[in-house]
Amino acid sequence: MNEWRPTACILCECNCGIQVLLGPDGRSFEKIRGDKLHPASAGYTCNKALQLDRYQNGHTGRLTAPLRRRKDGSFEEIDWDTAIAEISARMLELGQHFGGESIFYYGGGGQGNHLGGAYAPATMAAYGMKYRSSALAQEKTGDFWVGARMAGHPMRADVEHAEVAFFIGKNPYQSHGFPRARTVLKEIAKDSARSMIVLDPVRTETAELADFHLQLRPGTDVYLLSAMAAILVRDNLIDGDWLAVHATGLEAVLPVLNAVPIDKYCAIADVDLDLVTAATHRLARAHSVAALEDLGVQMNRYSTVVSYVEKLVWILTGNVGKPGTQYAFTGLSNLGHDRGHPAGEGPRSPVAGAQIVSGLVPCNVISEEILTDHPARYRAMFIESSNPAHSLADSARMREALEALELVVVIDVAMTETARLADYVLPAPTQFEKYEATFFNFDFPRNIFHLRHPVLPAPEGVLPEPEIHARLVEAAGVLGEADYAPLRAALAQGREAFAMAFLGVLGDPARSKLAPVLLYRTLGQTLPDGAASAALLWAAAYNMVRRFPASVERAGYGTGMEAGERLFEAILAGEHGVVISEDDYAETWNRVRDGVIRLDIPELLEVVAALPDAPGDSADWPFILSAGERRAFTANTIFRDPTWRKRDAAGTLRISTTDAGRLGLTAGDLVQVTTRRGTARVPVEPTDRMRPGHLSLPNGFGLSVEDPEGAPVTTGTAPNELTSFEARDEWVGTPWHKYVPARLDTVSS
Ligand SMILES: Nc1nc2c(c(=O)[nH]1)N[C@H]1C(S)=C(S)[C@@H](COP(=O)(O)OP(=O)(O)OC[C@H]3O[C@@H](n4cnc5c(=O)[nH]c(N)nc54)[C@H](O)[C@@H]3O)O[C@H]1N2
Ligand SMILES: Nc1nc2c(c(=O)[nH]1)N[C@H]1C(S)=C(S)[C@@H](COP(=O)(O)OP(=O)(O)OC[C@H]3O[C@@H](n4cnc5c(=O)[nH]c(N)nc54)[C@H](O)[C@@H]3O)O[C@H]1N2
Ligand code: SF4
Ligand SMILES: [Mo]
Repeated sequence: MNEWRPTACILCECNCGIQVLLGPDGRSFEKIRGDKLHPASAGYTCNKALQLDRYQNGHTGRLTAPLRRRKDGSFEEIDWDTAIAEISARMLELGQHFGGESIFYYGGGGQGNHLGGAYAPATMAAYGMKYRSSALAQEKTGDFWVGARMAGHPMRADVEHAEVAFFIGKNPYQSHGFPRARTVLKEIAKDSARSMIVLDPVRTETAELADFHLQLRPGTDVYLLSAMAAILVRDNLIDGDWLAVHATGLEAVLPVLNAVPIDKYCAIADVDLDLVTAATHRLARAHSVAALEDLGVQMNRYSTVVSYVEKLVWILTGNVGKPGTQYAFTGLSNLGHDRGHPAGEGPRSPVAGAQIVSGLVPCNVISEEILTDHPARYRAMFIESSNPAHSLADSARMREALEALELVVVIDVAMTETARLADYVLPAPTQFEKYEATFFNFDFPRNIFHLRHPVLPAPEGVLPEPEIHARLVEAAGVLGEADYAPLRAALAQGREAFAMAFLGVLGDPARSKLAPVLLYRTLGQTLPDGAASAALLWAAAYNMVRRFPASVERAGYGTGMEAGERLFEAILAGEHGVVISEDDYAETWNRVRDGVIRLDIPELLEVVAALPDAPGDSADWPFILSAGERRAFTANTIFRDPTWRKRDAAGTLRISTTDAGRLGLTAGDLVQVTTRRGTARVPVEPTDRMRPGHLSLPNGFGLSVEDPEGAPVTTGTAPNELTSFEARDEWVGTPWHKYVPARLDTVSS
């Protein structure tokens, strides 16, 4: 029977609930609509979700059999047993010669799929792998680290209920980042009692709705935010009484902010002092401020310092743990958590010695960790659900690094830029052909989780990621029937007995790391409708009850073991998503380390105290290129079929009308953009939204797929052909993709 099937959009972290109506062939997505029963999105979607058929059924280079690379670079199909046996043998061999830590794990999920990657720690343990990374280590690790230092717990902003919404290098109208973003932005814009402040060199769709658009010079946020923090101090707008109870370290911060040359810093940022002052006063006057920083600053100069000063602004004004401010969230995973070691004291990567934050090696040092004769260099990479040959800085160097490795294994749904460089490519079902979920659960006061059920069956020849991990772990010889039997026996007596037996597993450090596969092969086999992949969520639910007992109880699940079981069963049955915890805002203080925020991060405060005058424009590089802007028709590299785009099919280079006029360029003219690392030809789009001297290219372009005749067709410019791995943050190594010095040449046609 044809019916609307609940699932979710996989294109950004919001994962809006959707419903899909399949066509008569049982495979095409005939209709897609927002799912009103989804507890966070409540029927909302943006324009992109409606194109998801192009992910599922488009011309994408879908993989349907394991592939092995031949010596000449072409691929041959092999069967799964051969693939698993050969990959396992080669990984064991590398382990014997160089140690398992020479095999690097990258990825584990994109915007819609984290469930499979959650089984990867078992594979890592089975082969002695130690180092890993993912896209988070090229955007969010600075924010995580600063958050850990200041509060010991990550926080998010309650934009929906804020009197003042404050966006720093973030364009939620296009990129979202909180539920029902466009609706919420329009509500704020309409309400005269609420305001929006935007720091962005571009007059984005969000900036257009703002009351205060601080259209700064690219890369100068650290100056502008320092000036804002200094205005708070100078004009006596900090919340002293609140800070006395909730924060320490004010005495270290005040002298630094008192010394900030406010006028000069506003001039460096090229924003009118009166406008900065008015925006700062508006923010200080508000009952609630919700602040969201994103790639515009996280992939830019001083990114970690900016994350710090940005937090000072909302903490100094008392905007934590109240409706419409920042809150510490619950969740089924540890995403966003870091130990918060002072710089230099935490774990480091083996070759470059880079700081590891949240367990992740900075993406920008990966090529350095490979292209060296250092004995501890990585010799192999295991890549899951990620396209680093395209998405990491300096694609040419990433390709060189991947080619230099002795073994590259890729798990993906499609033949990607990365898969083409692999020795083995393992095909997975799409996100609509299996149980799937993300751990992007940051909602508050009610947090939600959505285990999506398959919408259609997977084709022959593919295996879900948990099954791939289980087979690899078994091939390593570390788990087998003898390990499963006692757990299965316990399970036969009920979940309570199983829980006791499983506690025994957790008590053994070697076996506890293999727990995902133990769960998958035991509990997983007993779950209804082939939901084996959900097995790991059983342990996650128990863990959540342990970490957030009161929050889970308030959501109606009771206490203790019973709560763990009930929460898991609710997740398993809740095809539209379920509420997993319920809080009040003050609960944040139970999560913040010792209940107080530490304002003083000495290493970063030192930088703020000694900011140099911003570098002037260099004659060689008269432009600053932002490489990777979110637009109405970009979605990382999740869609490979270019026909999903209804506009901006070529991915234009945006340029100010002033610069375009000076250079005699009109819409669609081809230009050559050159950076220190590369060059590309791209059509321009003159617009008065851009500042003179600033250029912007969209993200996710430059993918190549084969046309029906088998010829490769590349659409648009791959941004990382133009970026450099060395342009990165001093503290956590995040790239400066939004600040790429560039030159333009006209192309005569
Ligand atoms: N449509 C769409 N939405 C997406 C995605 C997608 O591919 N397409 N990807 C998702 C992902 S993975 C992420 S991480 C988020 C990212 O979401 P965002 O960070 O919001 O997206 P960007 O467009 O990359 O960058 C945000 C803004 O930074 C501005 N910017 C550039 N330089 C500077 C600067 O010097 N200072 C300041 N203050 N701003 C600057 C840009 O003009 C841009 O408007 O989006 C998610 N949502
Ligand atoms: N220059 C520049 N570079 C950037 C950015 C930028 O702004 N500028 N943005 C960066 C950001 S914020 C991010 S998050 C990254 C994203 O870059 P990546 O982390 O590389 O991730 P995606 O582009 O989302 O690609 C996801 C991969 O998962 C595959 N996939 C889809 N579904 C499944 C599945 O069910 N199973 C498996 N195994 N695979 C699947 C897709 O085919 C694709 O290869 O790009 C970054 N790169
Ligand atoms: S891309 Fe749009 S529809 Fe999809 S999850 Fe994000 S906001 Fe929702
Ligand atoms: Mo991202």
